[in-house]
Amino acid sequence: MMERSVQGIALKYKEKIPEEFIRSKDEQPGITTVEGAVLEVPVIDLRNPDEEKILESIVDASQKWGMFQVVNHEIPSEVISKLQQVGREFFELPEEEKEKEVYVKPVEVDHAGTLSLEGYGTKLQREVQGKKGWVDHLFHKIWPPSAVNYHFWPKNPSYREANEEYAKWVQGVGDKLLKWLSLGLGIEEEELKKALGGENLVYLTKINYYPPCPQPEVALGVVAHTDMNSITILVPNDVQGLQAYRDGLWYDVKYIPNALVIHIGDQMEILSNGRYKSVLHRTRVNKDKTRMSWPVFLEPPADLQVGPHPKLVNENNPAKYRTKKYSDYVYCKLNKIPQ
Ligand SMILES: O=C(O)CCC(=O)C(=O)O
Repeated sequence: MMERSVQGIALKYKEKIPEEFIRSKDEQPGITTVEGAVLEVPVIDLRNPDEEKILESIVDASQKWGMFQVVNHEIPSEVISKLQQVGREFFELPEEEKEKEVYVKPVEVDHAGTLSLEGYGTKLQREVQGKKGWVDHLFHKIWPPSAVNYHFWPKNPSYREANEEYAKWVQGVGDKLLKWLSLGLGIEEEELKKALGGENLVYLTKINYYPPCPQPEVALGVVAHTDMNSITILVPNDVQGLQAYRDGLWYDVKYIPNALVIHIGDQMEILSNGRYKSVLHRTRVNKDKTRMSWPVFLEPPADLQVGPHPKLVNENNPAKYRTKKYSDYVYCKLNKIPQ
């Protein structure tokens, strides 16, 4: 049988991985990583009583790094453990069961915008030279209720319960971050959320499942990319793997227990007219352990026009980005067409 998932391939290829997973030399993490240097992206304590300090740190990190980690974010650790447990249980099901439970999305992305990203699968972006990432994934929306389609969710009732609970909490973090990011631009605290669709702002969740890889130094999990959405709130498991690009070099991002990793994405860079930077990142895989991560992408509704925020643009500071429908942005990004 042809393996449809990387998980299946990992079970079969115990020493050498198939050619399509071997990256070119300029991408191989074994060659391109600054070894021994773990990137200390800013860690921000959201329970700091000095809110000015939180604001300052978030703005600084978003301008210089496009990435930071937050601790004391108020999401109870049981809610996160449950989210991780049900996700793990889904990926541990036999392949046929997984495919029975969740719609398997087609490999190519069409012009239907973000909708077509939902489902269980292996490959998202068209990759140069037909290379593949050592990762399987599941995508589905968790908020708002009008955007949720349970067709794409595993059917286990505990899966739904855990994700609906997490959806409530993650919105609290999302709202706070958008508030601080707005204030940091000198605009009213609700402006960024409004510009991203307000109560229609979509929370799209993903589970990345990176099986152990016999040749981790030549493969990549998720290839280098910036997130196309506004901000990403990510829960990793305890296997190190995230890398960020800084000053022309790739660094491991330190795993911090109970922290959430925040990425500034393209729509935030655009809305801020370039003040905040979307971060280039990728993941490496582990020889012995399964890595997993649970990013939630906060994205505008597909037909919303997004461009530099009108309050940040004037004669002296003209728009640096085009305003366009989010679904058009996604289509161009996934098909590698210039924006
Ligand atoms: O697994 C990670 O830490 C990062 C995942 C990621 O960048 C993505 O899914 O877009």
